[in-house]
Amino acid sequence: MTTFEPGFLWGAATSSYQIEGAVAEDGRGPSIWDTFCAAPGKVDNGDTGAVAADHYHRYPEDVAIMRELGLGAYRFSVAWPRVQPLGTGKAEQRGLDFYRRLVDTLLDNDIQPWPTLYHWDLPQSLEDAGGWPERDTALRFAEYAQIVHEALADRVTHWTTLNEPWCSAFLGHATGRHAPGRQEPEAALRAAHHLLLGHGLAARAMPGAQVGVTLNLTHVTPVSSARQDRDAARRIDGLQNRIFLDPVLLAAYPQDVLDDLAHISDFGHVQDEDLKTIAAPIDFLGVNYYSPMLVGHGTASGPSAYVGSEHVEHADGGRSRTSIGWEIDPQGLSDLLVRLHRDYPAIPLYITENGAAFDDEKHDAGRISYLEGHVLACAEAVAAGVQLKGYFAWSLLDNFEWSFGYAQRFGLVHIDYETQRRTLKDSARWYAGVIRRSGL
Ligand code: IFM
Repeated sequence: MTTFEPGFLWGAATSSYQIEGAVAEDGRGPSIWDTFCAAPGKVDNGDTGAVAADHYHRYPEDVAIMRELGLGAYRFSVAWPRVQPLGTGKAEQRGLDFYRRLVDTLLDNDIQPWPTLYHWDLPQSLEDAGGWPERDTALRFAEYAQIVHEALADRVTHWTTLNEPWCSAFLGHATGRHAPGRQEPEAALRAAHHLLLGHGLAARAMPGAQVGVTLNLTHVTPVSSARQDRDAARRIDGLQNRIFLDPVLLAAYPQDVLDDLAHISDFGHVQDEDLKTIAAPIDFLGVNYYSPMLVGHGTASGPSAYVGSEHVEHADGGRSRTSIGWEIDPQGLSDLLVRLHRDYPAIPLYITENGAAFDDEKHDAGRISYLEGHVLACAEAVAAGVQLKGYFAWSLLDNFEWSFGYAQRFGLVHIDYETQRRTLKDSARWYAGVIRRSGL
């Protein structure tokens, strides 16, 4: 039997655009994802988040499910366009009231609310003004963070600024696979910096809060020990992991990453004091881990999320894959956690997302095995001395999986999108047992 310390936090996560629906209700303004979904060919099957899992109306039922599972915490995101429909100016009280109702319902059920302030749904008006590549968006984000914090600070202790800025910056501005769908490598680097700056400014705008940021990190290994393959792994580790970790935790961009990117940007957009702001003290780091990466020297073709990685190719590690095509490797998670503890020892860690897409509807043995392997990997990391404080499964509910639409199901709870009926999958019952025993 593997058990975790008392106090280890067990939760599940979702995000606003992926589950809420109600995109035109209570004054919500349009977001970049509404616009992106409306453009033909951007999302599989023409799916949109307009209705999603209808959580905006069904949150009491969803919180009842969380209670049945015994969740200690629920990680959700606040939709910026519900709170500031145009991304700036006066708050929309009806939007704030929704999150207050949700938070109160969670607290009434002894579930800690863990809001994330930005999970990709930028108000469209801010995109029209230039979006994350513009510095002003970071200032607007801090203003928005302050509004939400003031509204909920009496009820919420743990705040996450951003979810996966890598995706916002690079999928949104380099490959164009995510909203706003741009393919401008230099703008992607400016977006990454302004997301980081927004994080630092927001952390400062929330006095007294326990603040963290969630990064999607991975364990990168080279296909061989040849010098060029090792260099490819260094590059991808730089562009996926260290480009965010180092500014936040060490107050500097890694020099090798700046060198790799010198032909794309001179980083002239970084102003004096920015790195000091970005490295504002934080209380925890959220780690989202799904899959490892195996890379070697090669010639990439087409727009890459790894801006500046022209000499890198991704290889097949020969492991089994989830239905979205991601290789399954729990060892990659324990290796990643041990590495984070080695390189950034002071910061407490939470797994803020980990989970798997599988087609099997309700009897989801594949998902159970995935989660079991990764929870064991967490236990291994803790035994190795890593300060890991909690684990959030992705996701509580089946939901809108971005450019894959509804075809990929990550939920512990099945959603019938015709009827909005919720049904616990086998993995949900299994996870409830893990929470009860605080272990396996
Ligand atoms: O669904 C996403 C989530 O929004 C961010 N992290 C990865 C998940 C699975 O792709």
